[in-house]
Amino acid sequence: MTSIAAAQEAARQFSSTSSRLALQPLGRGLINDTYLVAEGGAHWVLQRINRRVFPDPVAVMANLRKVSDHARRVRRGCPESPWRLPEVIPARTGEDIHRDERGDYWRAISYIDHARSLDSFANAEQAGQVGRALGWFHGLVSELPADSLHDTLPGFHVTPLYLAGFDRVVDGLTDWPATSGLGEALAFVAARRGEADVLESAKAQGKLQPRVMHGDPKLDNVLFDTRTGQAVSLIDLDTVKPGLLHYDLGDCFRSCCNSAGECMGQGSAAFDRRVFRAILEGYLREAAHILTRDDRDYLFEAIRLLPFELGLRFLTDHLAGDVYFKVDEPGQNLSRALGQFRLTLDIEQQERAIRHILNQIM
Ligand code: GN1
Ligand code: MG
Repeated sequence: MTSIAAAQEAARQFSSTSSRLALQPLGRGLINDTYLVAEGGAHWVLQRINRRVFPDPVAVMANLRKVSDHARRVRRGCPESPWRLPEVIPARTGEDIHRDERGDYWRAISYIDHARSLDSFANAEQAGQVGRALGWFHGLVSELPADSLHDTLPGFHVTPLYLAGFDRVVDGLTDWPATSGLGEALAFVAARRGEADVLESAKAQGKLQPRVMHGDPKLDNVLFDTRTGQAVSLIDLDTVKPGLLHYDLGDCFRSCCNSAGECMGQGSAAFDRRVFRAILEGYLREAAHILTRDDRDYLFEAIRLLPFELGLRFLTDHLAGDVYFKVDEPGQNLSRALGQFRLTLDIEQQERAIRHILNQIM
């Protein structure tokens, strides 16, 4: 069965009518397969969960159910709130997940109408809206104890574990790919290995506490209302699980402040401090009350670490044969890695100015 035929078949399991279902690929995620389903006049989203990445899709759905039910309860108490999260649509069996005969797992969630993501910012106001979206989300999930969610991706955003994984892949290599730029990437990692555990050791010392996090708050995952221009949702909730707020903040700045965009063109990767300031201000409007002194003290480390970590993950996957992140062509994961490393370097070079903004605003 082709993958679109499998998706059609899976979509049927979530459909509540006998209308024809029209599917089209949605978004540009690197892990799951996502489709927009048109059913009658309505739309919803169908996803195949990547089993290689998420070993326990049932636990992923349990987390998603918990967070989206919580958001619905909060919204009931505050109906005028603009913020929305995608809601789980159960299969016809009543389960939140459908397993097909090939063993693939599928789920359906609501589609947020009149909303779209941005490729880049037209102004600082939009960047501020991204900060507000992440701050709103952190405020919302701060009401759920971190251990009330499953750890669906052990080691996710734990940089020293990615480094250990990288070392394992390097040790096991018999043939080195002859890609240009590889030497530069390896040297970049070698020069920074000592700094990889900065957040994990702060966690081990009790300075940073695990909380519920989003896990992937990149620009693509923030939806803006097409009528008001305001951010209204943070989507892609697969990675919602226990973690550090710093993973989210670092990842959001990594994605949104990169003037090369998430497409990861390497040459122009640079950290835009105006965007950074606007996001941070927006974030604090919603979430200042949940940050401790130590949380604030480790922000710069997170801003520097997350692009390095993603670069390391891309590089490892390049060396391992592109088994984790989808690629359109060979060498793409190396080029993504180099893009993230250039961004990391630019952040290092702007450290004083970035810290100055943090001190001013915090
Ligand atoms: C992956 O699948 P997608 O695009 O939502 C990855 C993120 C990376 C991102 C880079 C579970 O997210 O951590 O930041 O690619 N998700 C997972 O674009 O590994
Ligand atoms: Mg994601």
